Formats: sequence, C-alpha cells, structure tokens
Amino acid sequence: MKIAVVGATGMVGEIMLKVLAERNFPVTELIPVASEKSVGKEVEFKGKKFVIKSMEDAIAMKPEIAIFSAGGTTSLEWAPKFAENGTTVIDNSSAWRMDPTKKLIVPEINADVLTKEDKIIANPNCSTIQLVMALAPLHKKYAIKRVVVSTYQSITGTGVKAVKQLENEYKDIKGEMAYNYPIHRNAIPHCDVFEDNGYTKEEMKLVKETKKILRDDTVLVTATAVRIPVVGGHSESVNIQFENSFDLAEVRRILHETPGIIVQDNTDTNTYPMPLYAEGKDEVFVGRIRRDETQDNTLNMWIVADNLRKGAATNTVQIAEYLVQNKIV
Ligand code: 11C
Repeated sequence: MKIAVVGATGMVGEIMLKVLAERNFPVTELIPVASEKSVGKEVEFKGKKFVIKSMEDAIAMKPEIAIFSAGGTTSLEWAPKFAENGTTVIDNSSAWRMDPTKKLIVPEINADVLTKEDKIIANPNCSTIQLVMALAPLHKKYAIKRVVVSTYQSITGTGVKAVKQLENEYKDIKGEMAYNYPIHRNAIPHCDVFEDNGYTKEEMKLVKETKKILRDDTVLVTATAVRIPVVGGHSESVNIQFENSFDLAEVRRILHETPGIIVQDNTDTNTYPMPLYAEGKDEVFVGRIRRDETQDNTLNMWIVADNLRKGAATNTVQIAEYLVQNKIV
C-alpha cells in the first residue's frame, strides 16, 4: 500500500507512524505530509528517513490510503481533494463524523458497513471510542436504555500546548496557557467549546457519535467531560441502564471475550484500570464493574484507554487494516 500520513509531525501523527510500524502494516511507500513549514524535513519510519511532502505533491503521488490527523479545517479542505483523486481517506478530526453520507467506524463494532464507495471514512472522538468499545457488546445482549458518562481526560487530548502548560506549572514557570486556568493540581470541567445547550462539544460528541456507531438513536446518553492533569489516557465513569436484567458474572464474561477489551477487575487485589498503565497500550481497559444498587438493570463501570492510541492512531490504522484485509482498497 502506498500510504500518506497527513499531519505526520503532530502528536497523533507521530503515533500513527509508530503504530503502522508496530503492526507491520503493508506499507510499500510512505508519504509523510505536514504543513508548509515542515515540507522538506524528514521523519523516520522503520529505521529509514522519509521526506515530508506538501499536500499537492502527496495528492499527485496517488496514495491508495491517506490517514489524516491535521485538524478539522485542514481535513474539510484537503480530504475531498485526495478522495477525488482516488485515495481513500481515514480522517481523525471531527470534520466528517456526523455527516450522514460518511461512516464513523470503530472496527471491532461496525467496520462491516464499509464499501469501496466510502472515500472519506471518519474516526470517532477518543472518549467516544473507548466508551462504545465497552457499550457495544453489552447493548447487543441487554439493550441499553440510558448512559451517564463522566470523563477524566488526559491533557494530551488538547495537544502539545497543554502538555507544555502542565510541564511549566510543575516547574513553576510562567508560559503560554492552553486552558483558561492552571491544570496542575486542578480538574477543569470544560473540554472543547461550550454549545448553546450548556454542554461542551466534547460532551455532545459522546452523545451523538455513540448513537451513530451503535446504529441506535434510542440509546440515551448524557455526559460531563473533565480535563485532569494526566498524560497516559482518558478515564470514564459510566452508569448504564439496560432494558433487560443482567448477571454480573455474565457481563464480565462478555467484556472479557470482546476483542480489544481487557477486564481489570478484582477488588481483593486492588486491580482496576488506570491511565498510568494504559499508556502506550492499544486495548481498552474496563474495571470497577458493579451493580448500581439504586436502580433496576443498572451497571457502573470504569473505562480507561490511551487516547492517542485506541482513541486515535490505533483505531485509524485498524480501519486501514480492515480496508486492506477485505480488499476494499
Ligand atoms: C480531547 N477528545 O481529549 C479530545 C481530543 O474530536 O478528535 C480529540 C478531539 C477530536 O480534548
């Protein structure tokens, strides 16, 4: 496969390259693409150097697949140009996710809907991916009625500026702020911008993307998204009300048997998922699985994943793998 990585020098782009190499994706030619100021510089892939190209040059090279992690504005402008030239784009921004003509894919859940006609494929938001990974198998079995999710999100979701802000605050250095407030020793209940209904965009992504991926508009989701001074991954406290009754041991078994999920749940040994240990891993970790004793058919659990891996790069590469394995590209 001739593959372009658009946004190759960014935080997610670098992990895209790493994940492509680790998973031995069949790359015959790598085309790293970045902003004009990086064109001509080099990135390393599998021990070799590759020169960063401009968008125009990359399009002219006709890659079979382009994976984009360069933000919504860039994607809105450039993804269609790649697509018109025959490239299948997998886009990690929010630009196309809720477009009814585009598919929003978590390979373990709904890759079966992909066809050769899909030239721009959307990768969901990081906090949505880890949530739906755990919800999908349980929805199949018990039918989810309502989900209440509260997130504890890594600063890496905001980008390098936020990582720098936290580093500066640790060292008591004054510098540029990614947030309105200090993040060190803080929890900020504000991820992305506020919408007219009082929720943030991040919270509404959890609501809307979940329904689209589960292919079920009847699933009610309400969310609170919070930024915390952590780097390894996003954590989520999730309360799920089902239509049907469930057995806790069976819930654990279903999650345990779901590809891509690791159950870490033993109160005797203080075993539960944490971002410190999810960092650098491709799986979604689920623990603190217990019955909500205040309401029938309701479950509480805790979900953690590396937001830059399964929440972004890994999921994107898995979509590319699906396209190749199923001869869609
Ligand atoms: C965050 N979820 O942690 C965001 C980052 O829509 O792809 C990814 C934003 C997106 O702030």
